[in-house]
Amino acid sequence: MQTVTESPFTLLHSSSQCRARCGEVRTLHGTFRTPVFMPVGTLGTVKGVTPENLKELGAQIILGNTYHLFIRPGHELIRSFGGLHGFMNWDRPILTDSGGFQIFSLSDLATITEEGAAFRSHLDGSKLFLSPEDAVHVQEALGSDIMMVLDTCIPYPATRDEARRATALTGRWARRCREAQSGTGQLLFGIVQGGMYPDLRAEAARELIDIGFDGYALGGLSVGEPKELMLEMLEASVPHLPPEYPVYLMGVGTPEDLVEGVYRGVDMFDCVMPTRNARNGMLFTSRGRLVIKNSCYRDDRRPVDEACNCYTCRHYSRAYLRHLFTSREILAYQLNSIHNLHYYCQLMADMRQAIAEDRFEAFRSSFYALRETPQE
Ligand code: PRF
Ligand code: ZN
Repeated sequence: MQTVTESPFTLLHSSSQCRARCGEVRTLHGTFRTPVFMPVGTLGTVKGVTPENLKELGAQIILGNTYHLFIRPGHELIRSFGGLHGFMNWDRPILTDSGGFQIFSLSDLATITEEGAAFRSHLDGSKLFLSPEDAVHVQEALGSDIMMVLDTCIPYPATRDEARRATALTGRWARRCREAQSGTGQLLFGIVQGGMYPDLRAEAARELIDIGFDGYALGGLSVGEPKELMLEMLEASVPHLPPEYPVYLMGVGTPEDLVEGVYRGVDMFDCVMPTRNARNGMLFTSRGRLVIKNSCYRDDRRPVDEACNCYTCRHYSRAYLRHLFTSREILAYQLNSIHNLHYYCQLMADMRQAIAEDRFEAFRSSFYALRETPQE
């Protein structure tokens, strides 16, 4: 049985030379434009920045994690505060990941059965269980605009047989997630697994399309495989997805990955990289990466990136940011995070504009050319 859904996605522009495209996705908390980057707010906060900061730096939608919020502080508490939006004071769209991936990567002793995932909390070791139905009900309590189906993660490398079994289970769980929805108006995305096997990915896509989702995600990528293999898997997956629906590449990636993903037809991305690297003093610039603790910045009066107009770059020098970072001042984390998130959001805005003007190929070339010019 197929669920007939009207796509929340409107396609606005497509590149005449590649799969890059520009569009918008309608949700309960408004519309966002794609391609989009979603800052990661695992615990109901994008680490180091306020919702006000996020709006100023141009974030249109953020990501939250079912796994973490289910364990602490609990979805019923969050429901009682008006969902995640009310609890954290963010009124724009939120996408929540289902917990599938985090159960494998963070919890102890995860055991998967047909029924669901049994695991132990990474906080106190207590025994927990999440079925596909639970994953949807928890995300309904969180009130996210986009919910993700519960999936099983396929490690890299995996044998064809392991990948086939995990992908089939993900398909059955996806159907159960679709059937568990209570008509809240929240969107639900399916997740294409399949490991590094193109035919399994094509088959997974067909199954999900048959169930019918509001969008389709590519899971199980950027899990340790070589970069070329990830790009190959993108090329083996995206053409099997219906072009009328949004495509989301989960947990990816570097600025280069975003450009290559958009080139291959991806509309949505999320990654901890801009915020995590900011807290480690690694800053993204149009000319490449900058390690702020390096002594060469000791008396450097320039902003992090001359081409950036974020709050941090408009007001502070590299020398001051280096001082804050080497002194382990809290403000270092905030200012670095604002800059890196702005860099990611601006990169997406630049890509949207390039696609709208049908010059994405030229944009991609100059993106790489700028990185090759040495920084003085
Ligand atoms: N599944 C889910 N979340 C994810 C992934 C996945 O495969 C990945 C893999 N890059 C990141 N986040 N549910
Ligand atoms: Zn900046």
